[in-house]
Amino acid sequence: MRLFFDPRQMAHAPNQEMHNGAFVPHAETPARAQAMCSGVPATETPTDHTEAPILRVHDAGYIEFLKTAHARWAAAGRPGDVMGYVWPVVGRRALDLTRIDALAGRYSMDSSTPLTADSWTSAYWSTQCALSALDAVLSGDSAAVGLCRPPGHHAGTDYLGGYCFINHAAVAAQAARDAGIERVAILDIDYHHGNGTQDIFWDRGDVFYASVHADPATDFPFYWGHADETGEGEGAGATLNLPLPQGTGIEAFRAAQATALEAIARFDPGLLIVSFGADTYAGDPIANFAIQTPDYAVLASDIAAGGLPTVVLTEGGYAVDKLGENLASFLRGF
Ligand code: OKP
Ligand code: ZN
Repeated sequence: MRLFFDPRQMAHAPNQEMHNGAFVPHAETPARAQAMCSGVPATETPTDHTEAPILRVHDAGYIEFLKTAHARWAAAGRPGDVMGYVWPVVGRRALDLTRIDALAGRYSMDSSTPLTADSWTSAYWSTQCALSALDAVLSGDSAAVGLCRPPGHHAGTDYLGGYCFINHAAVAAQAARDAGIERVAILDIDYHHGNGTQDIFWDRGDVFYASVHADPATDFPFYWGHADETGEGEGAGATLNLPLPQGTGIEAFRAAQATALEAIARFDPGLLIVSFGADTYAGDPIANFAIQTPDYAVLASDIAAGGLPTVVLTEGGYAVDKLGENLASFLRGF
């Protein structure tokens, strides 16, 4: 299995984030990338696919914001990393915004996601890993892996959040569509619901989104991921949410994943993209499921049994000292 990673993904190193009402050290560290690389065989540097595939999914104004926000923030005399502090309430107008402080709210959904001078570069190369893994599968490999860091599944068309800036799974899914794959399925097994991915494909029938995650009644991102969210318009029925209670272990998780895989099989996609988060691990410091290291091999072999060409992209996983082993277990199962 070919694996893609670029050292430029390490540059993004935010100082602190807002977590449960207090500033704490940022959980999504460059050390996570090192840990992932240590768990897998040699990686390849991704090919540069340019910004074009990113702009197929993300709003041009938002991408311009990602590239320039830190310089504008610094020029305005703001200290540290860019972080929104005024948000447009749903339904309110956000017109003619010029102050960077206003834009920081307009283009974000939380204060977990500080933007540094290097965030764009690291997110950009993270996306290139996803696109290079897609290339490998489009040219005949049964599976390939993008070691994406920073992660992507919380980023929407025009917003960052949940440590995510560019939605790598969505960009890869759209690129697969543009390459002629008629139907693409995304299976999201990160602890957190992938609100960005859901939003991006909400009203589309050509990309199926299935997610197994912690119940938004108790967990981030709170406003997405309930079982009754199933898509709209042409996308009606093409979103499947399987929320699970805190404490969930392998048995219930595996059963929910089987439900997702059955729905994906019925959708009959030409490609599967897996948003893999190792934050379902029992020892994760910011999450509350009870998956053990060997369980990841079981989950992966259940996915592989479906026989779909598969692009695996990494999302969360914050037990850094176990992240390499958990990823290795998952890939071994594949
Ligand atoms: C990113 B990914 C609530 C704070 C939550 C953001 C979590 C982002 C997770 N206590 N902070 O899905 O692993
Ligand atoms: Zn997560």
